[in-house]
Amino acid sequence: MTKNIQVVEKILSANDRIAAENRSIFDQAGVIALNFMASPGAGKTSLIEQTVRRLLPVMKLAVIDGDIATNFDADRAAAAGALAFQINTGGECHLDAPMVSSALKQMSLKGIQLVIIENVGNLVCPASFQLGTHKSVLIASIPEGDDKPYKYPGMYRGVDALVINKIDLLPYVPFNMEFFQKGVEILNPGLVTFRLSCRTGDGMDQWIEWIQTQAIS
Ligand SMILES: Nc1nc2c(ncn2[C@@H]2O[C@H](COP(=O)(O)OP(=O)(O)O)[C@@H](O)[C@H]2O)c(=O)[nH]1
Ligand SMILES: [Mg+2]
Repeated sequence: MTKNIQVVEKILSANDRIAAENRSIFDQAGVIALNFMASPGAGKTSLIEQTVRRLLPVMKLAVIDGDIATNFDADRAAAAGALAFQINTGGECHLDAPMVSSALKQMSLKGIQLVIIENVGNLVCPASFQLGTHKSVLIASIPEGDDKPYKYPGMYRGVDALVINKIDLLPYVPFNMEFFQKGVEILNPGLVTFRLSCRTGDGMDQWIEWIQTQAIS
């Protein structure tokens, strides 16, 4: 048991060292990097598409897409106008700092102001692995249910911003917003939160304003 814990600690500290190197690459390039985490299907790629399309006239974005298999998400980010890079994790349930490091070695950040990293869809493992990003954003969505902050506290505790996506589905799906927000507030008091719909565009302006402020700060 003790041995197991030591191994996990060693892996995480090696990861953190490379995450610090990634951070300094972002800083030297004058780039702000965000780590998007969510369960599968919450709308990470949809939010990336909408964000890239809306910010395209004012800034150039790069997207690093982590997926167990396929290039689908990187292709969607590229079609929206981002410089897109795909990492296939080969079965791993999260991105780690070495994976991001190898992507950074193969892409140029010249002219890029904002990098969005789409993590593998999972509410557990991605929370444990620093990537070197400046901020992490959790995308929750209405059909997932209002109990998720209570069931996945580690994820909700560690993030810098929360997007509640698919608010267009509120009339059709049971979701107690008060119960959900109460769970979030216990874990992460005062968390910056956006309620929006990637489908209808409702609430998107406030999100774009926030993300733009991150990129120029
Ligand atoms: N109704 C509704 N569907 C959405 C919204 N955002 C994304 N979706 C749908 O949810 C599904 C998963 O979206 P995707 O962006 O691929 O999620 P990801 O797996 O987290 O990257 C797709 O069918 C999207 O069209 C939204 O705001 N409202
Ligand atoms: Mg996706």
